[in-house]
Amino acid sequence: MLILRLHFIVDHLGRQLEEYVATLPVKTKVLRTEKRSGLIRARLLGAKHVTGKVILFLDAHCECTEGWLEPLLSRIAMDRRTVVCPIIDVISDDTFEYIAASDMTWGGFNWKLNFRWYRVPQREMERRGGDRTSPLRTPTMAGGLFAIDRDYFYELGAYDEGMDIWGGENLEMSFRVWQCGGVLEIIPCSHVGHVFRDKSPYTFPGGVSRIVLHNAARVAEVWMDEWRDFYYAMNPAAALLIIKAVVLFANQLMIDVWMCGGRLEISTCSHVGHVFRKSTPYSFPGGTSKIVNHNNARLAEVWLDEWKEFYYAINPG
Ligand SMILES: [Mn+2]
Repeated sequence: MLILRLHFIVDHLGRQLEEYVATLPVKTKVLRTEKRSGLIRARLLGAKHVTGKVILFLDAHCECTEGWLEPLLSRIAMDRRTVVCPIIDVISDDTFEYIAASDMTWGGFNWKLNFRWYRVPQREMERRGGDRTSPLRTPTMAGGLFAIDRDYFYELGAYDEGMDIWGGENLEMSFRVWQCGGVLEIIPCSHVGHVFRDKSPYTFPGGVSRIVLHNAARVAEVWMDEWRDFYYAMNPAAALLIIKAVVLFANQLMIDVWMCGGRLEISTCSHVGHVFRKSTPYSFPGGTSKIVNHNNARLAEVWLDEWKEFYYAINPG
């Protein structure tokens, strides 16, 4: 038996929100981040409080249709490594009219690493034996509406906590699922309405493009191997803005120890001799400075917060 709890995370409604959710027939909990943390970190907070077997993420501006939930849960029950999305119907942001979406589109992306809907290709129709009710394997998901086995979510490594505010996390999770042995599906028997807005309602401290490029560059660096070069070719600003490197499994030493609550000391009673050499005995494929800069940039990105700007100012390469 699967137990599901839904959690909302909202910024600025204050008391009113608590009062409203207390009137709902389904037991609902409000969690607050202390400061604005962005969509990814807010979701991680929600996920941490899930006590059921399945985490189901839904944007606030969604409306579920009858029978939306069972087809999602039954797929996960069959194989816990299946991550599932409903068909996302359109709710007009103008009139709130409900418009059923096509079951003939799936998720893709362009080289700016924007999520895009594309027509389901013939090969996927053939794989499904022409049955339009059977689960559709989709390369990527829109991100606002999906269900995942809770333990599997953490086995995959959850979200990349280094992403800010909004954007890129849907492709990141899609690539994560496919590259870590999971399957990402759209379940045509499950429909949920979503208000698609013309313009983003969010503010982006430091500028939209800075944040979106930052997040997308993390996706490219972590998941795309040499294909990331297409992203940088199409988005030279991203290449400048950030990084020859990011994140997930960085192996720092000293800063790591201090920042994670440890201490690093020199013990004055202990002496060990060490041969210091005039030049390094190692070879650096691709060039010394390329590799050293790469490693140092990771250090700066992961541990130095806004101080990383000093590093980039002094090391423009
Ligand atoms: Mn949304």
